[in-house]
Amino acid sequence: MNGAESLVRTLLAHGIDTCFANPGTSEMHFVAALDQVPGMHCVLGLFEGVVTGAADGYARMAGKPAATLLHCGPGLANGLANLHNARRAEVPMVNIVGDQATYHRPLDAPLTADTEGWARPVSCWTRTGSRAETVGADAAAAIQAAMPAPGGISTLILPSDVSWDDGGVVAPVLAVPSAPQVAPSALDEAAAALRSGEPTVLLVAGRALRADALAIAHRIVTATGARLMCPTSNGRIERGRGRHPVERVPYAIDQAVAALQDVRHLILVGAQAPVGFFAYPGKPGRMQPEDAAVHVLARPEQDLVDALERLADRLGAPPAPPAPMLPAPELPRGGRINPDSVAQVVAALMPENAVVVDESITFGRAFYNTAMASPPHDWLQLTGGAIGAGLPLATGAAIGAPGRRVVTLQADGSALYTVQALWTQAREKLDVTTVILSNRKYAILLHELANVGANPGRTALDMLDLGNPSIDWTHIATGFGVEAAQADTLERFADLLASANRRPGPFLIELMI
Ligand SMILES: Cc1ncc(C[n+]2csc(CCOP(=O)(O)OP(=O)(O)O)c2C)c(N)n1
Ligand SMILES: [Mg+2]
Repeated sequence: MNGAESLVRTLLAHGIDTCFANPGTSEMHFVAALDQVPGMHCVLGLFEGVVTGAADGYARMAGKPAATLLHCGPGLANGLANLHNARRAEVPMVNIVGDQATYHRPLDAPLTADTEGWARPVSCWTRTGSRAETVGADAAAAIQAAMPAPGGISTLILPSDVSWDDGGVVAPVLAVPSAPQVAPSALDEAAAALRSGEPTVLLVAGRALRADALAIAHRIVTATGARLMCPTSNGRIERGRGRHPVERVPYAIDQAVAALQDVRHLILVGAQAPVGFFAYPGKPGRMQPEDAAVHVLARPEQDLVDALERLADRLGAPPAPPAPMLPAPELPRGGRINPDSVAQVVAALMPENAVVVDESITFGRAFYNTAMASPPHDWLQLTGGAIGAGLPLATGAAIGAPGRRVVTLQADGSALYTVQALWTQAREKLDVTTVILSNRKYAILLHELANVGANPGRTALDMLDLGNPSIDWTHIATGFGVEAAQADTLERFADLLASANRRPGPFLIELMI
């Protein structure tokens, strides 16, 4: 058995059976091993940002890592922005980066690069394999590092001789430690804050945004009068009609500061204390008042659900009241295209058990609240602010959650970073509805010019305009094999969305806004 085959067999033995790939010469033995060993679903991405973003979306839904296959330092570097987003989403992932043979590296061939150096800032574990005999064990160690809560990115660099040499050994499965419980002192401190009678926010993130955990969080806030919130951007929230809602800290800095202005205690459950996305002249960096007390109930790597449960019990909180049964959103009849009316259409036509990918940037601010009353669904967001995540995330989520419709609410400028993901959606016949919010500009940056107090001229405004020439989304989509249509009225949008959500395979709607 060569090293590559031992690596594939070790991945499979650990339950990693999906590999998002963009291979090159140094990965040819790994690619060949995929034929020798049945069981690995290989998904080709036509740019590494698609590969890494899809592995992120997959892990968010499947709850386990995918492998990626990337080519040398530059291939990894092409995938870095979505690895940054994946790191912020706290997902597990195992990157395999093929590289120069060990004895060829000193010759400094063109693709030779500091691959480890590029991997480290986004990885919780980085190693370069040195021998075929040990690469199976390297893979097992990589998986063991990626798996503990909340999840991390491991990067195993695979020199081509390590891959093709004989002597590979499949490594036994390594144990993964379960998330540690929080200390009683953390429960005492949080309980004291909640009993103080002073305005308190319980800020939950990560695993605490699943429906079971949110129900426990509601026990706590209902018993104590505290307010339940979550960060602005989250990897995955389980929500919808019949589930307990959670309010997000607003994105806009003035609104975020206003939302938290009376807070005396902020209790963190797997979350960081909220900060502005950027600094703005004369505005604070932290969103809660400077003199508010911050209490850490649980760090991200701890058992968040157990912490909430023990806190609720310690407070003697009764069972959570049932989630409010909001009336189903109604499909608007007619009307103009605006953020509220489009949100209403999306909410009214949300398929049962959908997965929503939200990279809607400016136009989508009403989506989250309006869809609270939609049938139960998951909400996946851009977590690291590096735009170009939406189409890859949707691609991976569809593979990680088969049988569920993915609805991507996608701003146009952001879509263009990783637009090749549409081809993978077509090739894999994924059930994804993409709504392109086509305003033909970088609208958010027009607001930001004003926010930072800049004084734009023609050149500055041209940098934010995508209208010259205008981008034809139905041609782009059909060129990649995804059927598409344009909507310039609300009725047409509703008709297209309803039929797209019912049909198998991908469909793209260009919504003219
Ligand atoms: C990787 C990366 N590059 C650039 C930016 C800066 N940036 C933030 S938003 C944005 C434009 C977003 O435009 P679009 O997706 O069309 O959304 P809209 O503002 O029109 O709603 C840019 C370029 C970023 N956040 N991440
Ligand atoms: Mg735009």
